[in-house]
Amino acid sequence: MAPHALIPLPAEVRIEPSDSFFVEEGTRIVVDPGDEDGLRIGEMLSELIGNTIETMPAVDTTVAEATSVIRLTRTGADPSLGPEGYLLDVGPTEVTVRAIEPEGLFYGVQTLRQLLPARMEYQAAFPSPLGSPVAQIRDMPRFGWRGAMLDVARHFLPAEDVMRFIDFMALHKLNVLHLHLSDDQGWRVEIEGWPRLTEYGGSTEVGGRSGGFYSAEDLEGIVAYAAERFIDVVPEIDMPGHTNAALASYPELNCDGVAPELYTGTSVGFSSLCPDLDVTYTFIDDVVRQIGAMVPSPWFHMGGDEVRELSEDEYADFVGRVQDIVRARGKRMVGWDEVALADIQDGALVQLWRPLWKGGDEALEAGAAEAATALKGGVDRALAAGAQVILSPADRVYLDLKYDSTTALGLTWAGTPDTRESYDWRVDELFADIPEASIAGVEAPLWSETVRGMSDVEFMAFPRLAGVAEIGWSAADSRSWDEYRLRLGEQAERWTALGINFYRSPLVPWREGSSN
Ligand code: TNX
Repeated sequence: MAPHALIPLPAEVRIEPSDSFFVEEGTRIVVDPGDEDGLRIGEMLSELIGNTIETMPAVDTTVAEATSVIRLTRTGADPSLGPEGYLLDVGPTEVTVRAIEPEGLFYGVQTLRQLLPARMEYQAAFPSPLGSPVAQIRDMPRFGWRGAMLDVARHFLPAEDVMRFIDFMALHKLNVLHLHLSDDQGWRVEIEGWPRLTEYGGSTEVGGRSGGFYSAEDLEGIVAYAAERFIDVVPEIDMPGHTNAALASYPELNCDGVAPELYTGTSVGFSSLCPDLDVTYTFIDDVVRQIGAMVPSPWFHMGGDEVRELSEDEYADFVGRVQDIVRARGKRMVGWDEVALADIQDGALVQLWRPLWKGGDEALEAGAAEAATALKGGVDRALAAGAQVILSPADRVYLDLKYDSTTALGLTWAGTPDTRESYDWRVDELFADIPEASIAGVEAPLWSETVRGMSDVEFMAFPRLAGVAEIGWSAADSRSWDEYRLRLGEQAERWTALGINFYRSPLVPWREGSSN
């Protein structure tokens, strides 16, 4: 058995298994006077604990007499742990989380949650004592961008499902939810002045079933829910390719003025906005401005992937113009790795996805060597200009790939990474030529050509997403697959309590548990 079941692994953990803290009926949660965020985080913790005891712990700024206290405080925090770092001290009668910023308090609470028994996650658990071993934890993340992506374009996911996914991200200290909001098969967010994008362009999805879209209120609801959990929602409108839904909705966006049919298949690369038309840029400006107003993130993801309909020069000019629009609207641009072929500016992010980095891989098609050389040259120029990269190597962290050849869902184009392959790699080995300071972090995309509905999403994301969370958070030298698989096996009970439809990878010794 693993000494603890914490994922991601904290920087420093001392556990004293012989001694415990118990949550009791009289346990109180105490926050600093005037700390609104601390109060909110304390209330979230109280609700969680409230599943398993009769009276939810009161959250207050003072405590008169309590035999058991959980304190969330900014005093005595260690600033060298950064805005997301925290100290967690679990004593026999008092737990203290110290952090300089609310993020750190939130992450300290997630760690405490993982130290407490999994049965607390049941919505209406039978009252039973909750104990955590006495422990001292000092923790901070390695990377500032720890992301997951949902493709709500190929198959739409209602806002409630996205929020459920956000809950699971928060448990694993992920902090960026990238939403892929448009593609050939669907446009999923309302834009004023362009109603057909959603009315028509959002009406279907892969397979031809009815699609769906988010109203501005829906999207704002998702963003607010994420923000309460310290998750930044990064919107993506993929362009110039992956735009059939928009092109089908508005004939005037097409070079020949003729709208194509709606598309419900799964090919890529056949559509493009028309780079020569002024209306293209008016349209993009409307979209960037309106989405920028709905979503407070500093980032706007412009896609940029898999464009086969434009020449290299047309493509580079297009990306340059979009980059200017994004900047003029006060946002910073993110793009899939192809955008590095254009002039990328200071402060932008290039998301590396093609499994080109090591080169010479059997999984790669002919022409990969040239593609790799062009990409590396582009990335070097982008980094020199002050951009950074996000690492999403498809053959490791694509959550839409099959676990093995027998997985019913999923694609295989970049391999079939099972739980070990998606965890057992190092940023400094796979991307040895990129300095750590140029790496914003890691992100695991879940494309949805074959993934329909939340149960499919959960099956493909878990357990792999937990491993990516650990790559993003934990120091590389502290990680090993042999040890991780034991901690991962310990998640079965908590994930079951949360109702997560996770894949029982045969590589992991799952401990299903029987308490409650
Ligand atoms: C490549 S990754 C794509 C997507 C597909 C995905 C399937 C990327 C930037 N583009 O359009 O959905 O592969 O794995």
